[in-house]
Amino acid sequence: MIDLYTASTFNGQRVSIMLEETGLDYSVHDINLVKGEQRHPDFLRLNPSGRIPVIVDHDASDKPFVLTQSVAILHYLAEKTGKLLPDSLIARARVYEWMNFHAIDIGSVLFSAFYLEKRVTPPQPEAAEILRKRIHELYQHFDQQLAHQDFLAGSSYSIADVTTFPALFGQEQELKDYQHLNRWLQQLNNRPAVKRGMRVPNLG
Ligand SMILES: N[C@@H](CCC(=O)N[C@@H](CS)C(=O)NCC(=O)O)C(=O)O
Repeated sequence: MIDLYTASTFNGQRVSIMLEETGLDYSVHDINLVKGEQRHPDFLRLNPSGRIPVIVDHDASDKPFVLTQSVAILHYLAEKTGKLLPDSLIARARVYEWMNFHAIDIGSVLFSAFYLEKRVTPPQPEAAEILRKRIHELYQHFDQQLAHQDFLAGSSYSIADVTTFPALFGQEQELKDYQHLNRWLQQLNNRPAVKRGMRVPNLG
């Protein structure tokens, strides 16, 4: 059994989608980030950096095995189950390429733009606009990739898709000009496991 400590953010939803896709038995612990539950001593014992998501795998060889960082968790769950990761070295490398592309290049810029627009005083709209332009260049690149293949890393659904989906889903307005990216978003959103994973931790 796996304990998942999470919240309704794209880093958390990546992991809940992956857990749903693998069919592993897991139980959810909703960490209220607004109330600061991520800084409670019990949570800091699991992740001293005070961030979700965290998993605790009670069935690992080194048990209980605590793991943080959403992308590392996706790798771990894919290797543990043999799901959403291709067999060949070359195909796997392609998955890592697109996974990191989103998690590092797009994810960090999205985060910075959000902070500049919504979290700093006074807001820095000009700096945020520069980042937004960069984000759109990267979306364009994803759109071109999806013009000639079903999924980000090729013909098979993989952890590269799971990494990327939660951050882009729900941004139809922002993404309306990216035809192939939109097709891919709808395709993933039709997967029952993705729908269930996106509702964690608010299943009600
Ligand atoms: N690179 C980390 C990022 C984790 C992260 O930033 N989590 C945020 C929510 S999306 C968090 O827990 N923030 C709480 C805080 O900053 O106090 C991952 O992919 O897991």
